[in-house]
This record gives sequence, C-alpha cells and structure tokens, in this order.
Amino acid sequence: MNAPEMFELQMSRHIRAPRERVCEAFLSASEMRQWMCPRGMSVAEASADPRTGGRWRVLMQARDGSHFAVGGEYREVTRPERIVFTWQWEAGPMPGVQTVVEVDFSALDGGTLVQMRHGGFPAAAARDPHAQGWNATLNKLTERLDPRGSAATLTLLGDARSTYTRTARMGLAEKGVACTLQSCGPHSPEVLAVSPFGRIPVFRDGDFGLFETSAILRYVDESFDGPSLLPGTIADRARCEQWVSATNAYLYDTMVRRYVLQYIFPRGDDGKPDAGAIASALKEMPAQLAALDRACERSDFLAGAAISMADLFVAPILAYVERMPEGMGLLAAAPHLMRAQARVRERTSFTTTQPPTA
Ligand SMILES: N[C@@H](CCC(=O)N[C@@H](CS)C(=O)NCC(=O)O)C(=O)O
Repeated sequence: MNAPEMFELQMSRHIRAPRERVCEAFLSASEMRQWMCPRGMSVAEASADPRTGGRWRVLMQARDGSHFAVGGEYREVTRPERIVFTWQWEAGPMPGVQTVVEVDFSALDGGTLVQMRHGGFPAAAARDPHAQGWNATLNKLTERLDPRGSAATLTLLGDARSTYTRTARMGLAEKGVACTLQSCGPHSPEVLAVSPFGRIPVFRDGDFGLFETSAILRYVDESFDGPSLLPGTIADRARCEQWVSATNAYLYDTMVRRYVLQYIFPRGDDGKPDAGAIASALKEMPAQLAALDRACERSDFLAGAAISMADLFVAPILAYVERMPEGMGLLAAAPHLMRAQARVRERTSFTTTQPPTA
C-alpha cells in the first residue's frame, strides 16, 4: 500500500537581525511569548526546553478570551543554524495530528534568511489555514527583531495628497502603529497588484494585501493594541459605519471628486475648472454639511465620545473643502461641525499627515 500523501508549507523571510538573535527567538520561552501567535492574538503562556527530546508549548489567547494550545518536541537544535520540532494542537480540527516544522537560519545581507518547512499535514484543508497563521506570526517576529518595528512589514501604498490615504495614515497614527508609506498613484502596477479597482490606498502586511480604507483600518484596529478606532456601544458603532458608508457613497463624490478636484486638477474648457461639475456639487454640499453639523451638535466627534473611523474619513475631506473658494462660506453654516473639526485638527494624527501643498 502507498503511504498517504502529505502536504507541506514552505516559507521564507529575510529579517534584519543577526541569526543568533533570530534563532534564539524561536527557542527562548520569554521571546516566544512576544511573537509566537498570529496578529490580534497574544501568547498567554510559553515554555521551552530546547534540546533534542525536550518539549515546548505555547498557549495562544484570542481577544474574546478563547485559548488555543499547541506544542511538541524538539528533534534537532543546532544553534544558530537549524531547528526541527514537532507541532501538535491540543484541541481543534486536527486533534492527534503531529506535523513537523524545520527552520534553517542563514546569514544574508547583514541579516538572517529564515527558511521554514511545515510538513506532514494530512490534507490541503489542514495545511492552508497554517499558511495564513504563519504569515501573520512571522510578521510579528520580524517586527520584534527588525529595528523598523511594524514599518518592516506594514506598507501603505498611496499618495499623501489623497484624502483616503490620509484617512488610513491617521488611523495608523491614532493606533500608534508604524507603517511605511510607499508613494504610488491610483492604477499604478503596485496598486493593481493588490486591488483590481486601482484606487488608493492599498495595504500590505507581508504577503497579505487589502484594499478599501475601511477594511484596512478594521484590520489594523483588530491586529494591534492601542485605542480602538471603533466606538464602544452598538449604536455608536452603527453611527460610525453610517458615516464611513456615507463618505464612500456620497460625500467623497460630491465634495472631492466633483468639487475639490475640479479646482486642483482643472479639466474644463481652456484648462479651467469644470463650472458645471462644481455647480452641481455646490447644490448638494449644504445638505451634506448640515447633516454632519447635526451629528456634532452634542459631541466633538461624529460617533460617540472619542475619535473614531467616522472622523478619520470626514476630516481630510473637509480640510480640502475649506481651502476652496466657496469652502469657508459653506462651512460657516456648520458651526458644530467646525468646532468638532478644530478638535480633530489638534491631534498628532492630523498634524503629521498634512498633504504637501501644490
Ligand atoms: N472606497 C475606496 C475609495 C478610494 C478612492 O477613491 N481613492 C481615490 C484617491 S483619494 C482614488 O484612488 N481615485 C482614483 C480613481 O478614482 O480612479 C476606499 O475606501 O479606499
């Protein structure tokens, strides 16, 4: 009888740290506690006896308090070149299935190339969730060891002048999460590699790519500690979603696409702003600003008592509107909104993401 087919994963990472340090991160319980779980989880307990025949165990904890325990035995420990260990979940969909992880560390370009094989899965369906889990876990390892921190794995591709790019950058700043900004225009090859729609920004966490600013910020919000970008109550969370959705469906179209952009990139006759587009936007803007104004009547924030994604979506748009010829006049009719905007504009997330002036 043939042996049953086994499935394996192969991954590699270049980490800007010496290989002794990278190898140690796999073998020391106190190090494992810092990174050995996917994004959005933490390691509640870790133990390791790193010698052939010694055992290791990690207890991962999700945000909802649920636990996932995994452990195994070291088969080879050759510091700092290679380690081999077995991997077995204590509960879940693969009880009793023992898989094997082999990790090779080689010095490369002043850092360490980590080459990993995780093999012995009985089926592709058992292997594939581990690919996602390891990607997120290795990102955490990279961030721990690379002097750039999370900016080593997180990249926002966009243009500092774009309101949506600024929204994402403000969200990252509010969370205190370092991220590399890669300057890319809409529909550039780098952006199209992540989003079929070509709009900016798009986001990468290692190999994991995302488009749509609200999806990016939700991912960041759940993946990292720091103040939540969503309000605490059901009603306020729904209100926050309402303003994010309204921005995507109407506010950006009216205030940016048909108004601000007409002045900044004039495309009308004789290279002048398209007066028709501006006039049609100006008809809609008072009602939109009045709705935002009412939402701020009793609070400095659009949804709840603290800054949320709602404010992050709206503030970059209003900052542009204000600079347009009719902008100050329109905003003067929305005093509550202007009071609330003044509070947002004091924040570091706003002051450090000012778009370059043309
Ligand atoms: N709903 C998208 C909208 C993104 C968007 O429209 N971005 C603008 C720049 S601020 C863009 O890429 N425009 C180029 C185009 O419309 O082709 C999001 O939330 O990310």
